[in-house]
Amino acid sequence: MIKFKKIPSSEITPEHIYYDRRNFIKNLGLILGSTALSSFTNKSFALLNTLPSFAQSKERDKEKLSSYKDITSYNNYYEFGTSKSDPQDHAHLLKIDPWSISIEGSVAKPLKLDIDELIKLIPLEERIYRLRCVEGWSMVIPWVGIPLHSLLKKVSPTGNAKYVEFISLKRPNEMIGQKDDMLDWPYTEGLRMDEAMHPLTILAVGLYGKVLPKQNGAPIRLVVPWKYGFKSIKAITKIRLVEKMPISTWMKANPKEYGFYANVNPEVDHPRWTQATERRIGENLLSPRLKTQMFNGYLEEVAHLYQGMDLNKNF
Ligand SMILES: Nc1nc2c(c(=O)[nH]1)N[C@H]1C(S)=C(S)[C@@H](COP(=O)(O)O)O[C@H]1N2
Ligand SMILES: [Mo]
Repeated sequence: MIKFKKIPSSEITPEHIYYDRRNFIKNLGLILGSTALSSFTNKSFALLNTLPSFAQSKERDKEKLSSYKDITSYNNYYEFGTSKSDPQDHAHLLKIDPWSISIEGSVAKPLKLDIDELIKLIPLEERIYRLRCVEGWSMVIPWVGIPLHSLLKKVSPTGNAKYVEFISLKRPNEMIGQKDDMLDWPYTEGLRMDEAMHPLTILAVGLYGKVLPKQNGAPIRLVVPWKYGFKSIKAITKIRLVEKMPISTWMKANPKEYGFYANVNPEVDHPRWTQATERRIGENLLSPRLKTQMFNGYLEEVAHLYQGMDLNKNF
């Protein structure tokens, strides 16, 4: 089963070495994950077999990776509090073993799996994606995960499956931010079926070649790189295929500010601030803000999903 030890800093691969190792491995056509930590890491990462993966050949993918430290200490995870350091400070309280994820609803073959079963079922891949938070900051993160479409195909969606709803955990004794009802717990999110089936959409179980830290959504979280970070729901327990558009937590909390689509779009501002630029976490505070790109730089891959839609209305 999954053992989550605290990672001693001596075991964390420095970013430049990680990069070199990755390229080395890529060139040899081998698999990633030799300096692993836990049985889960060893087991799962022996299955990581497709480097370089889907989106990794373009200019945008040569961006510098954010540091492991920034990725794991500057987080949004309101179940543990609203400040950026709360998840790092409090997520250790969450028990993630055992953990199962069920896929149900409008499907012919519902599934309930633990994480080990899931990664035996579908080979892991690495994906380096930009994460753009709606608040105006961004990072570049090397995820390890599975394409969501591979999992959805296993359950045979029926004709009524038009949307996918994701449901996180509600356990206020461990998720101490849930003692506050600032959001309607559990955190939920949703995608249209074609967005969920898009090859860029993944379920992540690791980052930097290691098992996912709790503050980043262990044991399993969604990553949809062309959408604002809040769509990337953490600690998923249930995936439900449904006919009607699900109302996500943030839509419910503030429908004027957070829509269903939440596509990164520099031309549609948040009602209270611009979305035209972003601050890359880890860069010097004096360095200029970066220009935010349409669909977070994934325009070529996803523009067809929104053809003919008014993105000012469908924000
Ligand atoms: N369950 C849950 N998932 C969540 C959130 C949250 O508060 N709860 N915050 C979201 C937001 S706003 C962002 S920007 C990303 C941040 O992911 P990271 O901390 O791994 O960078 O997680 C998203 N997923
Ligand atoms: Mo966010």
